[in-house]
Amino acid sequence: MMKVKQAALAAMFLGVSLSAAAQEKQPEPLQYGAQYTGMRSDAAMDKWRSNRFGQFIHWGLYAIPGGVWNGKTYNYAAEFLKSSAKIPTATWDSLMYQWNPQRFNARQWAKMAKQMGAKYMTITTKHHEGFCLWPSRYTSFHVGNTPYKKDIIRELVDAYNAEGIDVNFYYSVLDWHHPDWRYDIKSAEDSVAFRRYLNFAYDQLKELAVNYPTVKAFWFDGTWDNSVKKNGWWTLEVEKMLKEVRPGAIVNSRLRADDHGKRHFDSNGRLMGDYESGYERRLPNPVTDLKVTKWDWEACMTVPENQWGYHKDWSVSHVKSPLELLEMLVHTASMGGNFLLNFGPVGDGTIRPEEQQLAAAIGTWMRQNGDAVYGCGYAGWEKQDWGYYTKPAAGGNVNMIVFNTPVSGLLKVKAPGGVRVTKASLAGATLRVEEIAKDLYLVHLPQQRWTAPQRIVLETGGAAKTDRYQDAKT
Ligand code: FHN
Repeated sequence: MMKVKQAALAAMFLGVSLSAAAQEKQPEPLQYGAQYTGMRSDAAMDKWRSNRFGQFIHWGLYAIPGGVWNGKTYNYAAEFLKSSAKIPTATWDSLMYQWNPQRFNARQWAKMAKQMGAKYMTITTKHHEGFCLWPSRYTSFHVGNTPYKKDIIRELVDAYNAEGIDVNFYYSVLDWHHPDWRYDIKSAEDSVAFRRYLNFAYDQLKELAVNYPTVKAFWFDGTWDNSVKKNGWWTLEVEKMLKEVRPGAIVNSRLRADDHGKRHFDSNGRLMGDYESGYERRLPNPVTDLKVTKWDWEACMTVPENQWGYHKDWSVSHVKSPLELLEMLVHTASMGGNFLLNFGPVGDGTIRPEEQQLAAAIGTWMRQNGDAVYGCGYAGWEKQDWGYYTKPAAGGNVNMIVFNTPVSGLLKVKAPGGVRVTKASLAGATLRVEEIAKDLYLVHLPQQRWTAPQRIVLETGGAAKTDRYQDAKT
């Protein structure tokens, strides 16, 4: 009797789960959706992933006025001054005749980036204003037609590559200069004009890929308008073309829109492009957003609240300190992401002293502790209040990077089941590790206060079979 009941129950359960499976949403066939699922595992992507720390550079005509127009300071992002101060396009565009950064020294910039510990650099080849830092054959609005004349992109690529730093190209699809740019397609005329614009942008991107063969990745921006969302086919064409011209090229998720204008993730929830680039001036929560550890991603960050291009006045918002930014970098690496820290050079080609000091301070820490960041990712250990864990992707010891030292001097470590902490060391000195419950340890610190984040290396082994700890019966 018992057996009959069990069989009936099993049949009922099976029936329910089968019909649930039948109802489960089948992926919709998409023409312009994700091109693959899962993470890329080729050498180019492995390198991108292991870089972890990059320098973002926003440089364009907006660096000349630096947020000030006719004696008035506009506090909104400096690269948006044209729109904040309602400057007519012709007036703005004529700034190109003042573009003559006589103090620009690409080698100095590259050396500073190297000292900071950046492994890659992403430069605005063209921002929303439409001005090109390379002599493009598809427009006259470029650096070759300025008093400076020289190809800034070439100078930067050569100088950064000479320092062993990868160079990536930022490209804004949104273009305030080009007459055929449209925010939406509302008429046949819009459609024809925008098609011309898409051809222009496609040609420029191909030009960049062909002329600068060491470029590693393309960082798209300004793709959120309806005009682009209605042309998902173009975003896929561009991705394919870039990868054809430069095998191994990496493309961020901002480029892409699918058949329904869905961006970043397609209508089936699959990431488009090679990594997610939606984290701007924010980071995922290290406890609740662990889903991001399943795909590649990058966060980009400003030093003041929202300034990408050079702004003369940094007094109106909080300016992040090197320690805050270092914590963001480590936080990002601990969740398997890359951190892209922005710099906005001055119109004369120099880098403001605040940014130079910041780069030097970050570099000091990175020189000693960089191997807990480069090539490292999510360790899979439960986050604790003292800071972040990282683990080398190639395997090896788990790092604890301590930003908050408790007054007790005791750091709680909850090991994943089956893992036993056998040793903890700080700067080569062994720390006392005390097992206090099943999978739970205290690492004893030699002191409670530091002025820089401390890195502790944990050695582990298989769990010893023990009945020392019993779960409470309540
Ligand atoms: O509007 C731009 C902004 O100026 C800057 O380039 C950032 C960098 O991610 N992207 C845009 C806003 O998302």
